[in-house]
Amino acid sequence: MNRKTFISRTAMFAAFSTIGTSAFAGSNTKKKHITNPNSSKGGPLIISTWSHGMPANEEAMKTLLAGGSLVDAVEKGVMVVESDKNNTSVGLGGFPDREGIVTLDASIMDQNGNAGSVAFVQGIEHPISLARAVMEKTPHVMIVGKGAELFAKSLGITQLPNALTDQTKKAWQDWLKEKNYKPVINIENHDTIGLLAMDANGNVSGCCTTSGLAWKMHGRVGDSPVIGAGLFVDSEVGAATCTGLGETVLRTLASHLAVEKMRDGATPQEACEEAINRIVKKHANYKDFQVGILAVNKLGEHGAYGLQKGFNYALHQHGTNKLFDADYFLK
Ligand code: SD4
Repeated sequence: MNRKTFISRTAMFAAFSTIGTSAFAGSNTKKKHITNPNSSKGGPLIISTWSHGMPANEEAMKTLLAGGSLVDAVEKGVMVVESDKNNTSVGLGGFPDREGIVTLDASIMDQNGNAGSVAFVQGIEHPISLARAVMEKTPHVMIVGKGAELFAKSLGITQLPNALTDQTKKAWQDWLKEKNYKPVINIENHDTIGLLAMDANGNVSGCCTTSGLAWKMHGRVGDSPVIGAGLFVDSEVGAATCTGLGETVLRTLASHLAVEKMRDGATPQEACEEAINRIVKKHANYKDFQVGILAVNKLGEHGAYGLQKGFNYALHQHGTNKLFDADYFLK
């Protein structure tokens, strides 16, 4: 891409991201005690974003029921999706950035409030395991780029060649013809996985892993590895995770917002709706992008809400694993 094209794309991106005040004043925020029709009490429970959450939930629940910890469960669950080369938005099979390079972001939080994350890492099959190692083996919360890759090496994790798959190579080459940067609503049908787990005692943990937005600028980091944005867990209250256009989630710290709403008495469904309402209120262009959010409280009740139609989630509770369509704002 020549410099002129690059600058024009960057300007387009800036215009796309303009913060504004929408006409929407947050009418849903006035509703009280809305519950999700699919929600019921009781653990253990695993909930995760999009249909790829189904196999992830299976693995997470299996791990938990076999005596694994909550952190083991969430990590093992999303590793299934990270290893799926056909998944174009998580792991090394993900769509690359504008330069044709896949860069990965991930975060994890345990039931004691510990957190770890990595961002902008290349060639790591399981960024979630690296995020867990940051949490458990370092005094830090977040390590990025080369430093994270060096840390992986020190742990004996092999850095793989960062080659595109046939599918993502073709998609990138097609994209290069137009170089039109605009996130596609519900490209997230195969999007970021955020996964939350609660045990039978009401302890919660969670994690989030992604290759981020397709065709992002090289070096761009989204919400997924930022604690409070793409993921927030407080075992005193519950947990939340987001998917969708990360910049809007970063501006509003939507997962943290949802957990704090639950702390103040909101149901998980209300907490999710409040978070989406905040994103709507702060973004004049809210009709142009998608965000989905999931939340659980200590009772095992859950909430799910999308900005647009099309956000779905997998819920494993009371012995069954099922996919549900989330309610959404833009009717
Ligand atoms: C990001 N939230 O990097 C992630 C990826 C995603 O739609 O969910 N994209 O912004």
